[in-house]
Amino acid sequence: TKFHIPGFPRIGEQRQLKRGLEGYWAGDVSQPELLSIATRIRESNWQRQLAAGVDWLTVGDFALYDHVLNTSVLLGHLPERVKTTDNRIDQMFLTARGRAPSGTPCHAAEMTKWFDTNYHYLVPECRADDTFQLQPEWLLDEIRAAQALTDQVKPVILGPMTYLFLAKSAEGVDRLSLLPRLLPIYSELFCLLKEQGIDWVQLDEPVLALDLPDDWQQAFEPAYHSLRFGGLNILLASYFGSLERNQSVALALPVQGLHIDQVAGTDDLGALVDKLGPYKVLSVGAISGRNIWRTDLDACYRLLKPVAEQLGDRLWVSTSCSLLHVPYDVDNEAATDGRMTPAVLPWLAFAQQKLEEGSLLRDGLNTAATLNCQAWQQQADCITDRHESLMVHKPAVKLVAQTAASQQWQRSLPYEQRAECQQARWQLPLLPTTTIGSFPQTAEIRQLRQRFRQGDINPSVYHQGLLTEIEHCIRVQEDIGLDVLVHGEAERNDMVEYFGELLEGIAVSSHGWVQSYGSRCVKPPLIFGDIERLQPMTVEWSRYAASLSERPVKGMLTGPVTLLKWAFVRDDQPWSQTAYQLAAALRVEIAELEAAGIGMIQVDEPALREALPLKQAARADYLAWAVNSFRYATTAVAAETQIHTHMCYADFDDILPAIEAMDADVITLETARSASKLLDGLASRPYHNGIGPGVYDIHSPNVPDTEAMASILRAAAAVVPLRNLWVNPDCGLKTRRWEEVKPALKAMVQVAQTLRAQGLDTI
Ligand code: THG
Ligand code: ZN
Repeated sequence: TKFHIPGFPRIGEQRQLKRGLEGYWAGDVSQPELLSIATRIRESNWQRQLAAGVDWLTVGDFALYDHVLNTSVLLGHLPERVKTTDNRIDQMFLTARGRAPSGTPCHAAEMTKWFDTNYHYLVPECRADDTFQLQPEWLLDEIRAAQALTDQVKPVILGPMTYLFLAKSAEGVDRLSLLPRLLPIYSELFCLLKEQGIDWVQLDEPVLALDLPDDWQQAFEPAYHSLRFGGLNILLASYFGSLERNQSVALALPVQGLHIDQVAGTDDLGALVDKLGPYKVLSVGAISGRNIWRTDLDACYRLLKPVAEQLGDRLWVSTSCSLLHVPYDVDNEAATDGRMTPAVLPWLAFAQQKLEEGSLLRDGLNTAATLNCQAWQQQADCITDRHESLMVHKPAVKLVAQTAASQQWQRSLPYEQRAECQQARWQLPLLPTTTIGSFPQTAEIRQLRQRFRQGDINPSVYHQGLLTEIEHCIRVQEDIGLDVLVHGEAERNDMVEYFGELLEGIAVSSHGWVQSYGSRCVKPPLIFGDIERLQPMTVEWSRYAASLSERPVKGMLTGPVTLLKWAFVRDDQPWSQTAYQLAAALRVEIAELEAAGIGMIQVDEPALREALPLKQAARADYLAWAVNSFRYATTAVAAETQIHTHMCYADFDDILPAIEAMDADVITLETARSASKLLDGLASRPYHNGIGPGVYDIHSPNVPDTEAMASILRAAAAVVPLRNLWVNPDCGLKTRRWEEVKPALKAMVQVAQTLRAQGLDTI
């Protein structure tokens, strides 16, 4: 039995890549300096793997911005519009961000979520006349650098089917029609890799974990048969789910090995081994690449021992997927000034610990004596300790969640009657204007928080500083003339981490950064146990903000599904139980906000769509508990209390019925990048509650165009009753600057006022 990993984090243990990238974009770091930061991160990643005793060193998993974008570079398939510079790296940044130190600004390529993860990739763009041209230098350079350390180097490359499947095509182009031009490029690359002394290549085809359309499923076999591998061994890697319907496709391909995700997936290993044939390698991803709990090695051993006996060295153990999705090293949390709950530490495995686990598991499968060694025993003790901990198991909390799950939650009155009560209370004008909730997180706010964390200022100075920010935010909104205000969320580092800090049963880390896109990272909290709310979380900020203005101020919370999906979640109970526990905490928070006089409360669920299971068969069940847990959180309020929600990303078609079933009084949606798509969806499936399709894209620093905003509203008015239509940007304003936000919102309010004044029948 052997051990390898499909990929390693690349942001750097101290987020060196983030600093390097942002410095380079700002002109403070030269390109050679940036590249040397990248080199150091790769070498440190390799040293960790070698020290842990991997049987292959994984290479090609590093990316300056994104690994799908790297593949576009490798295949010579960047958009034409970025060719205003000869610098390959700036072409890449132009594609990703629309700006780079050299070259002409252009529009950035679309970014979207990598399968069901919180990582975003850059969507390749396909046109009918596209050509490809191998640009292998960067990959060959990395391989040569790794070969200086070991001759067991295994490059990882995104496979041709997944590359095309994840791409988008201009009108009417069948992406599969590009295969005949794409495949020879891969063959050419394989030939070079063989010349470079490579034996094994990991070819990632995670689309094998999806319900593939028939034409894509059928295209796999001929495509792979037309590839020329030049004597290379190919490990075909699928992850993020079971192979299921695609198993026979995967087994029929002319490759030498197959990697499967045995954490997200449940393929029958015995049956798979029987069909594997006499030569192929099976790589079993038994250690989670997505979650951070220590692996139950005894359970892995029981699962894999029979396979190891049959396959010997043809069994490889592995993490389920690339470790991109977990932080670097638990040891960074051990420092005494850290924020991590100490009792949780022994239960955790980040990337470094997963390397050690994989190595130990391999040794256990190879040598019986390993099972008696101290490391193996310690691992088993950690598993038992977590399993039995009273910090994890609180019967009263479990009971509340189970009871909540057994009922269908509803508001006491239907929407139309609630809307009348709410309008009588608020007297809002037609086309009321509002924002999504967050206002700029300025350098001053971040500095204030940092000084508080380091103990340089005391809690009351921090508190006072935040109140001052809130007051400023309210005054600016009044000045702009918005109808419904927010407090601006200065107190929140992140809409998920903030609640993770305040709820029992959730730990937060000091250094547990995970790349979200490019240089941007998140620090997911860790939901380790049954959840309790021992204190109000937002009431004081909202009450203060509301006291400052005559206008309504929305309370602002993150919904149960998003809290769960953007955290590391428990693996010892169904997600639905965790969601109902979170919802129970939110339900109490909402009741206290209402009692404090907050009459509009927004509960954001931007991750509702992202958490949708990849497999169709699992979706109905997910949507049922996702929607019901949201309703459990939000339905205890009076009819005249207005519940808002917000969702990001425009691909809502497959969840429109669920959005309707959430029964929020008002939903604001990200649309600006494809308003027409959302409005088409609403035309074919009318939405009856309040709705605010984003009228401008907050990702752009420019003042939005008045006519563009008006035209979105006119189009919306054709499919939504006018009295239900709200006017708002398409997402939170946290990442923007005040100088950008003020003129943008003024322009937006102006549009709403003009449309009201001109007589609404004119729109
Ligand atoms: N929070 C969490 N997950 C998310 C988002 C979020 N996933 C989807 C989407 N939003 C991702 N977008 C971003 C946008 C900005 C940042 C991260 C993800 C960001 N991060 C800071 C950085 O990397 O500099 C870190 C901020 C901090 O200091 O806490 O700006 O909003 N959970
Ligand atoms: Zn959003």
